[in-house]
Amino acid sequence: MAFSLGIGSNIRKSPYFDATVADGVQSFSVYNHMYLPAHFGDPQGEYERLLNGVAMWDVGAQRQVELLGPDAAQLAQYICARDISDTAVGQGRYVPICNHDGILINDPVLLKLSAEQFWLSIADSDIELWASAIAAERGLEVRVSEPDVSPLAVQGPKAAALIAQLFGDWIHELKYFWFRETSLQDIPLVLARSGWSKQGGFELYLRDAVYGRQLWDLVREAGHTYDIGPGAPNDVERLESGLLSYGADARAQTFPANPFEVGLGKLVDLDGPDDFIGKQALLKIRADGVKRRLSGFFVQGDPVAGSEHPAPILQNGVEVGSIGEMAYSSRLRKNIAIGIISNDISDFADNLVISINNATHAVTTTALPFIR
Ligand code: THG
Repeated sequence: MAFSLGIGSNIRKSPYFDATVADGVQSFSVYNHMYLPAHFGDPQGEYERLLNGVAMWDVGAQRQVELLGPDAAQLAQYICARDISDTAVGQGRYVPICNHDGILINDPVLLKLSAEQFWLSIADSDIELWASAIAAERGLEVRVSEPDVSPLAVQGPKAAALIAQLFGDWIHELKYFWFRETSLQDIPLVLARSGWSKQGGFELYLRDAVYGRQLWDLVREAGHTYDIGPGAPNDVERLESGLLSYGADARAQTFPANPFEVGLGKLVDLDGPDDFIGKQALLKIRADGVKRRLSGFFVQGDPVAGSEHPAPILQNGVEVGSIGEMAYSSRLRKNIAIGIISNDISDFADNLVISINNATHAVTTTALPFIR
């Protein structure tokens, strides 16, 4: 490219920033107004490490929104389109957040630290503004703020062995999305079994940014025996596994979708007693019938490098959907993509095309995930 991207002090650095630079980060994107490492110069090696060994990555940009106070649970339930009433202290939940029109505006992981303390570990949109405005407008007794908390992901089939070596064998008992408040050589942490890959792993929520470099180096050194290496949220693996990427697959302001249209319908509880933002709209959407669905796609042709999204999907010149993100999967030896398509188009329909960089590619729909 003939230009560089100038980024100023309005983009925040994560506490792991210096460590990732020292480890040779080659590319950043911007997520939640923060630098997010994209790769370290060896995308295929980083992908293989995630699939076969263990990778670590800086997800400080998965920023936390803390709800603290007597009405924290009430606020959490009112903004989440999922019944969270039976969530235990120490349990995490994947929760869709909708606006009043039933449009998805974020899909965070909710962590219940106590009856009066919750974190929303957010995807790429400004939920602190949203939650604090709602709390104030409703006169709730809850403080909404961003705590000094920065997740570090450790993912891959060897992640559990490494995390057990660092924290002890109790980590094997942690169930998916559950967490424990703990420490590592006096570095305060929340350790969770979670992460944005289907290869298994953990997230270390660092609770004091001062220790960013130290925590990175501790994990890096302990991981030597497992051939750990730095990586990033891996788009190829997430496409194969069918994980949702809010911002790539849907975004309220630019390509809005409701939770039913992005595969999160099973998480939305419309029949319970609790009111939540978007419930009335979602009831109507359900009654009227959902018109689109999240789908996988194979994109014919040579390996694609990706494209600006969303890319419209055409059938006989008529737009019937759009692809959010695509990549070449070396495991499937195909270009794969995730997008949203009209329910008028049947599964395995094959007379569809997209246009990338002025070239037309045939696409076929396929069920998600690509790889289980
Ligand atoms: N971890 C943490 N925070 C995050 C993410 C994360 N914030 C941003 C982003 N990722 C939020 N989005 C997701 C999307 C999918 C999942 C987690 C967070 C996920 N989904 C599983 C699936 O779809 O198969 C499990 C869903 C379920 O069982 O409910 O893990 O990764 N801290």
